[in-house]
Amino acid sequence: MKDEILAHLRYSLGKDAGHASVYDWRMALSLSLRDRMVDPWFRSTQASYEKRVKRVYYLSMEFLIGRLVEDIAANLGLVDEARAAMADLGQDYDLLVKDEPDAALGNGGLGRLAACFMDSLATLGIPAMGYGIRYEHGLFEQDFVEGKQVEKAETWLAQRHAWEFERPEVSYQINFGGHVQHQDGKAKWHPHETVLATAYDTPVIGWQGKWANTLRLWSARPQTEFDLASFNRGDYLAASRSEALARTISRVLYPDDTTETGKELRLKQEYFFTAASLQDLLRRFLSDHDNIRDLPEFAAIQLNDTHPAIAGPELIRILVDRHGLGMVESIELARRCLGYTNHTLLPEALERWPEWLLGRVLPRHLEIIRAIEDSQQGQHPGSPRILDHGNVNMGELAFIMAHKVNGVSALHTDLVKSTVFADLHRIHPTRIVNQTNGITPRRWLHGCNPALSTLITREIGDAWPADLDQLRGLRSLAGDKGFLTEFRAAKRTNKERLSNWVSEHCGVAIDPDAMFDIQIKRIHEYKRQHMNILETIALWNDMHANPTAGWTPRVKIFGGKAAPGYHVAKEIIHLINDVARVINTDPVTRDLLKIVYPPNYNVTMAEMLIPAADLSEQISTAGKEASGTGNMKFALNGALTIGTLDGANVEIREHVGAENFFLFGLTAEEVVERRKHPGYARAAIEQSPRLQKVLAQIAEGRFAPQDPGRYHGLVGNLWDHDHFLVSCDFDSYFDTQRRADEAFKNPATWSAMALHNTANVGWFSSDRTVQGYARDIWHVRSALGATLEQSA
Ligand code: T68
Repeated sequence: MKDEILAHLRYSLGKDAGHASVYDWRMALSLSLRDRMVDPWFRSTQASYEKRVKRVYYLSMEFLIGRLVEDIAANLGLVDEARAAMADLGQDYDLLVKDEPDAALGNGGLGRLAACFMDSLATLGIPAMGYGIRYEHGLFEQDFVEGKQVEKAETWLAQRHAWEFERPEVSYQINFGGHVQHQDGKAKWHPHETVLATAYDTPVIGWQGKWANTLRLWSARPQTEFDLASFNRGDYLAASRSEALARTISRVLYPDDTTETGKELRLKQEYFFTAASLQDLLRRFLSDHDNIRDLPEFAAIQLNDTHPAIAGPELIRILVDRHGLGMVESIELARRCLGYTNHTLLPEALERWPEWLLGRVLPRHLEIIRAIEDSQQGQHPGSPRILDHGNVNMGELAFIMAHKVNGVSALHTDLVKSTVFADLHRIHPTRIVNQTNGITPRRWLHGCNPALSTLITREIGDAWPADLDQLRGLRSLAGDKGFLTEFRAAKRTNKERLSNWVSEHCGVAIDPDAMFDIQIKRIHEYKRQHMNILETIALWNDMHANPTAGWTPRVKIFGGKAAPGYHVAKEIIHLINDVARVINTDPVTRDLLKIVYPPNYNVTMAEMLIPAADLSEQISTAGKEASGTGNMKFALNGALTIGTLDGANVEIREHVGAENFFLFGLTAEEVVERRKHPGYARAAIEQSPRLQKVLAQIAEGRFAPQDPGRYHGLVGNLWDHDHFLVSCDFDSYFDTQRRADEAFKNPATWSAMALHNTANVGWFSSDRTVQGYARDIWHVRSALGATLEQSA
């Protein structure tokens, strides 16, 4: 490996060892690791071709990948070798690892789920391709200026991305606008604008390097590089105008994890990558099949949310306009290929495009959507409409065009059936299925928590990363004092690592013996970070009044970004930072309570925070969080959850046992019931002196003396509206936190409870989730043969 690294340094980077920077060394190491993926990658591709197997195509606007060096080295079993090689070369391997920027091509859970699925698909040996966009700028970088979020463009591609292969020869034309001509029963689309989609491939290697798939990301470029005539006239701006327009399409990831921006550019991005992906998979299919009608036997196309929902009409367009099939047959054929995953019930997050806009950007597709609508109404009169009040409902379109629609947790799927898609569910009672989310144990335990994974491997062997149910073997150790001490020591190691990092990066000293209580996720009212900070203030009040009452010391850790246009979420960030400043400087409670909110939460930060957590905050208003996946990562790493009966919390609690989970709050049904009574917030606040006091402190400017009116809006909203029922759940949340305090005082029982979490959440491996999709939706098998089939 040392020689390979040196060769890359010299011949790929043009540097000699004496002049190489950290970046050069990291690149050389990454390129050598990439080399090691190529043979298994070719073998896998070859095997799928020869066996003519069915492939999965996972279409997602987002892949939230994070760093790759360690992930790939671990999957190839090369971590020790790489570390030793770098040491021999006088380089610090850990420093190189930290030099890699996060590939942040996603907003949150939806994008990270896609990344976990890619890891599981490769590990399971399921022939698959991920399709997405190669954004030049990933999710914005967050900074705090005087406690307020400011956004800065992210620039991961300012450096070379070591893992990808550019494929200039894999390029497709993507058309927009113009008009449709109908002649002799045939439609011809005359587009107004054309851009090229060029492929960039990253191999995705599975555990132990047995199989590799491809993540193919599309980059937009102009059809003609630039206009030489304008250039020669000296009009440089005009010369590159078309280039700038084309490149805009893959320029930025939309920083939006719930609501749609309604921007034409977003619609163009969606069509751009969907159309490129379909052309690509059809080219592959037609290269060794004659009959387009066989497509559903060889291609399972999964739509990650409605973002690629235009795939339905696009596939039909190709079948009708290019292959001459009839409309009705094409609709049926397309449906047999397509599956749709729903990730949200929030009405503001359901995609709807104005009909005029969709018709202007994609005129032929609007005609096809009308045909889909007619066919659906013909077969099922009164069916919910795709075209409705001048809008195109992408949820209805995706549902009608998919043979299976899935929710992402048991509760969420029930709610999908009974709320957003209730009428469609009545018409198509077998279409909706559940696939509870999962996480890859390779990154989210083996990679991020060496202290705990070493201990686990010592006890139950090293097969668990590819068969997470084996963690069950730890159950019997919950009564083993010696083991629990070691389990606690692993947590302690991670907490020390985090304490050092926090002291260095946030300038706050925290005590590794305190309870580390962590809430990390996008900032949203339904996730209720504000309830957490209100509870923190209430706790501080009590501690301050009676500092010697035997408190459990706590460190409250927050992490997360707000969508730049989401005003209330930004106020919540500001409030947390204001409260942190006041509490962290209170001499009375200095050894009892600290608040830490490091800016720019991302995958890499999660990998450090989660292993160090004692308590995981999963406190969304019941019925609002579709699943959550952070909740699974925390439980796997031995944190206890304080949470509501929402999303996958429900199933996590069933697996770890009610006695090992701090439950509080209204149920989803109770939430619906409570909302029917106007004035519920005021009534709840009036019954809670503790909450009243906290709200009064905030409203009086206790945490922003120089701007006392700063939070009047936020507090007023809690009194008068409180759509997410912070007021109603507050007291039960506070009381449950105190139960957690009590439990934490006894390290032996706490670690036994924590161990019951780790030992019982093997089911939440994304390997299990992906096997569920393979069985119920895609009807595909592993190409790795009998061994894997058995373990499935
Ligand atoms: C999340 N959704 C769900 N959306 O909120 C979470 N949205 O409960 C679930 O666990 C996760 O998906 C995986 O199923 C998102 O992350 C987005 O990021 C998003 C992005 C653009 C537009 C809308």
